[in-house]
Amino acid sequence: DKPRESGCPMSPQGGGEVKARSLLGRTNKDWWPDALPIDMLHQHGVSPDPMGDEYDYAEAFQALDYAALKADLTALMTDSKSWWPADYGHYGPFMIRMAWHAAGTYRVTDGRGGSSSGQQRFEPLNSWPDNGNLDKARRLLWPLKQKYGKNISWADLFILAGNVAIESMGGPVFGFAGGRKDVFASEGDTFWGAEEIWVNEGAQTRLSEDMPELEGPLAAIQMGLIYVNPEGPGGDPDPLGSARDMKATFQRMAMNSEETVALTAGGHAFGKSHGAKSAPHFKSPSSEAVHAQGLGWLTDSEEIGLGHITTSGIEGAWSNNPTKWTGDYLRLLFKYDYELTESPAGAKQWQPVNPAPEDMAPDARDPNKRVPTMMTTADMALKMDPEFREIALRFRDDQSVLDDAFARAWFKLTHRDMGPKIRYLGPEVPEETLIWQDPVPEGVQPSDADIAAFKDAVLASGLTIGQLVKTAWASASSYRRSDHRGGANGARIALAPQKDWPVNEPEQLGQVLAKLNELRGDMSLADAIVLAGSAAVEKAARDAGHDVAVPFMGGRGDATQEWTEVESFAWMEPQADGFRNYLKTRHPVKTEELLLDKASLLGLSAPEMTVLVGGLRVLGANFGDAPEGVLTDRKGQLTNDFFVNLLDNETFWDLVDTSSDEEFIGYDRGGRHEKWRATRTDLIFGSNSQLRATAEVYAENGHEGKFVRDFIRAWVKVMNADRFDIT
Ligand code: HEB
Repeated sequence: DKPRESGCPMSPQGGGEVKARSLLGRTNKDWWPDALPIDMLHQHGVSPDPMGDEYDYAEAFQALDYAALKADLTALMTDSKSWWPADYGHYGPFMIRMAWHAAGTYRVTDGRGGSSSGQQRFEPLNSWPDNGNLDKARRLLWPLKQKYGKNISWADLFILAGNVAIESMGGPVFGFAGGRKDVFASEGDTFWGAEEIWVNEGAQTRLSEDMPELEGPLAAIQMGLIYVNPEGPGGDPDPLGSARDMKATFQRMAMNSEETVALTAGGHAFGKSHGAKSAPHFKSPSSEAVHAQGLGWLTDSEEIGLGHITTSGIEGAWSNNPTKWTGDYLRLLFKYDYELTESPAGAKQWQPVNPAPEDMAPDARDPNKRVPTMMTTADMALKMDPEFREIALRFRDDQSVLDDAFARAWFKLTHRDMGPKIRYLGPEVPEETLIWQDPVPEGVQPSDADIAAFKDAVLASGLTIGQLVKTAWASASSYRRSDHRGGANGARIALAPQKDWPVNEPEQLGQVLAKLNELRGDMSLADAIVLAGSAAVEKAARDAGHDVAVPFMGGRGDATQEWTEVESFAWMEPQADGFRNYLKTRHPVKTEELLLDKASLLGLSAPEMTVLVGGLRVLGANFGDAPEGVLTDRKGQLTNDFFVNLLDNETFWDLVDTSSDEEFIGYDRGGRHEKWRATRTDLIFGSNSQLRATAEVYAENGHEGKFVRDFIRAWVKVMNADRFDIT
């Protein structure tokens, strides 16, 4: 089915030719080459976080006077400031747009984006054209951020401000959870696209007839957009094309059509678009002069006072009641015919034909003046696309159905990247468990006697070291720190879709799991998988002469198929796993970049990645037990042979054949006697200077024990990556 095909984080563009590109595409350095290179201060493990290690955000949030903050936020909504007056005297709509754009960068493909670390404060997001003027929304919040300080993160404040805005205009809210810890620098691990110009400069659209699928992990239609172009595909006012774009982009955020309609119809119940005049000379915050103090898109104050603001370029409100939660948006959409017009800024938009005076909107600055409402091409999609239309009419005809659908979809939108419910904080966490939270029942820590007995039984079961290690790795390494999904807890490796992923070698996996089920007694399968892998690592170390223990923390639970959202897990299928030397298909990025990406999602450092790859190879964890990278003649023992043999000057490497640069043979320097096989993912540890420096450490005499200890530490880190209950 569709998501599985495109679930690949770096998938080739559907149908079209595969264009080579780098892992991160266009980065901040490319966009703003003159930016102050603050990174230079954060070498050698120095952190840019001024809060330091002692700061525990969860603890600080628990001490927040939550009710007082909410009361202050409510008051802020109608406390209009002359430097950026509130439209209709209410900042609510503006705050909702800010929260939506903070959360709306999330994509289910790689779990990156989203609101969970406050990235809207930093490049590139703070300067994306689609985030125009949201710098002012964040500044309006600053006095409250300052007042509540360490007790509320920016990331939480963005979302809470959105919730309070909805509530203060009478809208339905499902709940709020805190727990989003701020970071203090731009996250450098997210591919936002490779285009070299922004949407407003004519960046190519990423969907068309020849390109039926969005590239790789991306969830927006053009560079610099959160989702779709409001004027229609590439600016073409085509509502059906816009519907196609909306479906594709919202699906990347794990939203179905019903949620998409609820969010759009609900969101555009509020506020207005800003397109008072054309604004070709705007500079984003990152390009502005130092005295602009981090604000961009500057308009002079007189114009601001008159309400002559340009943001998207589209002008007008959707509803006749733009600061109240009503059904007017859908009522007007279906009551009137809409005709194509242009805003004063020259944007294409739709306006109702012959609106009744009571269906006109108030002027943003003068409540006694009435102005026409409007719809964007994306709004028109809700009326013109047959599937959207059916849903929208259902919502129009029963407000309570829209209330519930909007509240739930908004909660999902704003909390989806927080991971399991156990990470939620605060007095407004909803009781109800939702399937997209990937719920796992609580487990119990097995007794020491049960642990010991199980380990003995597993090692005597006839299952190989490789099988046990591979199964534990397959289970735990499904974790990604981007949205805290996956991991060993829940044992979803035994459920669809994970049990059927080719990378997991379904047939063999089935046999291993059957055996573990037979031996585990009362222990959860999730614990049994990890414990079996750890027992195998211990044995492999022992056989190599190292008597070491692999720390085990039990207490995992087993999830059920019923509480597993198969479609949203399908996106998580690894298209490559360098740790298992697995590559499903060639990608537009180099295979070693896919290893780096996986390591990044696991939260590993370069030394951790290095020691894990070297260890997993000699333990026999390769996909299909392939020989590549198994640079040892004592497979199954935890030795540093991978590094020793990789760095051996007496070996030279060559392509297996010139048709591909993925596979290599290691020859004796003397003749052409084949010694080893390897992939790019193996050879990168000898080729890249930085990885080579780390590989050297593990190949050095006297570091055999260090190698084993470091491997075990990194192994345990991966096994416990999702244990929010113990960390
Ligand atoms: Fe929205 C606004 C588009 C979705 C909410 N938006 C807006 C605008 C535009 C848009 C263009 C204007 C801006 C300016 O200022 O100028 N959207 C759009 C699109 C989409 C959307 C295309 C996809 C389909 N929204 C949405 C959602 C939400 C929203 C989902 C939520 C939920 N918005 C919003 C608001 C606003 C807007 C609230 C208003 C703001 C103010 O008022 O300021």
